[in-house]
Amino acid sequence: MENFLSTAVEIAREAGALVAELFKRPKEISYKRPSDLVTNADRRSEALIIQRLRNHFPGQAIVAEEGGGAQTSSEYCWYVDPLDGTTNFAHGFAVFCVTLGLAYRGEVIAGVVFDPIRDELFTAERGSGAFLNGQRIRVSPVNKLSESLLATGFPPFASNHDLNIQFYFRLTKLSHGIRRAGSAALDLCSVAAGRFEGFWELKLNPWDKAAGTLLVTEAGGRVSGLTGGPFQLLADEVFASNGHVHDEMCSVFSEVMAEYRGAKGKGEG
Ligand code: 2AM
Ligand code: CA
Repeated sequence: MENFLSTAVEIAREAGALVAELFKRPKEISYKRPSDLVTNADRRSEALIIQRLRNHFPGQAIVAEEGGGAQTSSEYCWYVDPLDGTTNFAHGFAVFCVTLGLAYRGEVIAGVVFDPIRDELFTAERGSGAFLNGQRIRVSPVNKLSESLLATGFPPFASNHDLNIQFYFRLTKLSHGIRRAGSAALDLCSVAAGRFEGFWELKLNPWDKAAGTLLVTEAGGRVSGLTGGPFQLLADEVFASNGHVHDEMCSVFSEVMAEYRGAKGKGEG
């Protein structure tokens, strides 16, 4: 695996320290679109990460949220979110992270998610397990939806909020509840660490989920589409769980979707 992971860890720690420092200062917020925020921390963190990646791995492709990356002919591609949880960051709500995932021929082979506020460093390499601050982590053994704590997210401008609210409504009543903390990468790490039994989101970019989904599978969990089809890094939706409650949750998603579409078809939606 060369030194991909150790270099990614070094870079994520450096970028994490930068965003944690900027978190203490007045925020410089601008808008990509209404409700879609970006801060100077996103931009400065991304510039730092891209510079470091280019130094260490010249020629490898970089896809980064704020647009600073570049495609190349390389079979290696870094997916970079320099600040996942930007809305939280901008409001002073301390739930955000830096995340880098490395794909080889489209498959994620290494990932790091760093939460600088809690000093939690999540790492994984394909086939070698998932780790939190160097300690092996595993998904939770809970096997009933009724005993599960779940998480989801509602990114700005998704056209499917109404459907996700139906999932939220149904699953809230069937579980111990649903958290909506605002950082998809950290939510995925919470599944990997056994804190949440399941997490889903309908509209995510590859940089939000590259590292976190590898963490989940390396921790023994399962990642798929909402109704159990294969996980696709470049698709919008993701559903990750400890594996034990996966089928039960897929059934709920399928049922709710059928009812929602039926209601819309009758003009009630
Ligand atoms: P961000 O903080 O890096 O923007 C919240 O549910 C999750 O959705 C966060 O991980 C957030 O990442 C992501 N998100 C925010 N805006 C988005 C957008 N326009 N499209 C897709 N995902 C988005
Ligand atoms: Ca981001």
